[in-house]
Amino acid sequence: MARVFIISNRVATPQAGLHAGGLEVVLKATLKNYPCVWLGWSGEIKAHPKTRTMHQKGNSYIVSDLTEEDFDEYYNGFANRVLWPILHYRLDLAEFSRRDLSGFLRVNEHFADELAKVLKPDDVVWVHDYHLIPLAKALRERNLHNRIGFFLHIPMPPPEIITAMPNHEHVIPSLCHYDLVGFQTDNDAANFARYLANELGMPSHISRRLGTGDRVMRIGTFPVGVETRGFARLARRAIKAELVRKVMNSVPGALMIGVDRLDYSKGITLRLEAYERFLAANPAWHGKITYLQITPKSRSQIKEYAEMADTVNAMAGRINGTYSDASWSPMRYVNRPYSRTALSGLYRGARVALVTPLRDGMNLVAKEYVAAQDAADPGVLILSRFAGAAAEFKEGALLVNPYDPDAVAAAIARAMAMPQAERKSRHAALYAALLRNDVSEWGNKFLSALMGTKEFHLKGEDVASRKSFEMTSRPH
Ligand code: GDG
Repeated sequence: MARVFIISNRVATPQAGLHAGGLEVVLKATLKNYPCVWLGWSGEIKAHPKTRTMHQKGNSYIVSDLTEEDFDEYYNGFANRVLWPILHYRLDLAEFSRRDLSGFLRVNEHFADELAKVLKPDDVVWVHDYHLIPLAKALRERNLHNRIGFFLHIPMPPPEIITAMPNHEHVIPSLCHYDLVGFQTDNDAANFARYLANELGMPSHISRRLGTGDRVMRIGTFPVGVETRGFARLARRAIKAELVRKVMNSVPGALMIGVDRLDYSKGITLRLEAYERFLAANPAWHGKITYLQITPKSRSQIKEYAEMADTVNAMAGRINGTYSDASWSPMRYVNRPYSRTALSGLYRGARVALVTPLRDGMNLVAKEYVAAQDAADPGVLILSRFAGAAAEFKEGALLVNPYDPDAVAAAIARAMAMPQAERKSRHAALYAALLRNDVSEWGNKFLSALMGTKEFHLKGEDVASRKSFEMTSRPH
């Protein structure tokens, strides 16, 4: 039986797990339906790195340590100081160094070596995210002709931005070594196709099949979703959980929620500015709204992230200093993570969600908030037009330009005053969009497209379906 190799920077091993809501959640159905081998970084930095294998529930996990140098150059360096800002349209924040690029390529070569030791010819490889863009090229150079797909979780900007990245020609074109390259939205896919047209002279229309020599690479759009019904169930139960009840009981009036990793792409500082303007313009709401911003720290070793943590702290302090009275504070800013259950209950209790990234591949918080609502009395989603989720949520969300704090402030006022009938009809449209694209089908859709077949070999299927799998698989 063909195995699915999932390759990502971090691996949700059975022992450690990952921060809930990350890749582990979107890959849950894939891990259940297919025999999988998940390979990536162990999360540990060692002077003498080792690779370990674990097994659980029919799946295997292979994790490799990194050296300090690898971590600095590959992860903190090229991935998070060059690719992350540039793919989020932030050329101003990119810090390129040749040393980081060579470390980035070296770690990709290392993962390719580890894979080459265990890969069998009919295994399918599914690579995730920007850290591993060059992996297929490294595998092809090792003479591996497996089906290899890539999914980019973050945005793909227009070629005018990508080409400003030094040495982009050594990184981005290596995506052509995949059989299938998947994006969150049509806009991302179109940007990539335009890069290929401008830089490599490939056909400019998005035929979704672009030939490179004897290999056909296909481009597709596979928007990530949430487990809609499961998350709704979790939220229904969680609203009664002690922590959630405590929060709800301690809030005078309505709760407004924001949940984001502490990252400049999430637009948190401009969002706080918008809230400040809302408070200045709407004294009638003082004492009747509490904004809870949950922001677990991330990537604190990178300068911009540490600076941003200070700025957000100062802004939250200023807002509370200006507007609080003895019985009310307009906002609560917390840096610690909460359990997925607690989050789902808080979403359900919140009258408004503020999701205003400056740029975001998809944004699952927006989707989780919608899934968690009580359909009989739902809250309102204020969503940045620059989140991938906006493509599916045009109808139903209050779409805003996150760079315009006055417009976001006006949207908060509108959401707070919105009559129940309008909230219900907007929520119905949003929930229907979620159901149309549930994450339980996401892995299936990608893998079927990668195999070029409608059906793909599921765990426990019989020999007949295996035969059809072999026959429909394309010769290399
Ligand atoms: C990348 C792309 C794309 C957050 N705080 C806590 C917590 N979370 C969970 C949320 C959500 C997840 O983390 C964040 O997902 P996002 O989609 O919002 O953002 P990124 O982390 O930047 O993810 C993004 C995604 O990949 C998937 O393709 O949508 O565009 O940037 O699930 O709930 N979870 C828990 N406690 C917290 O405090 N348990």
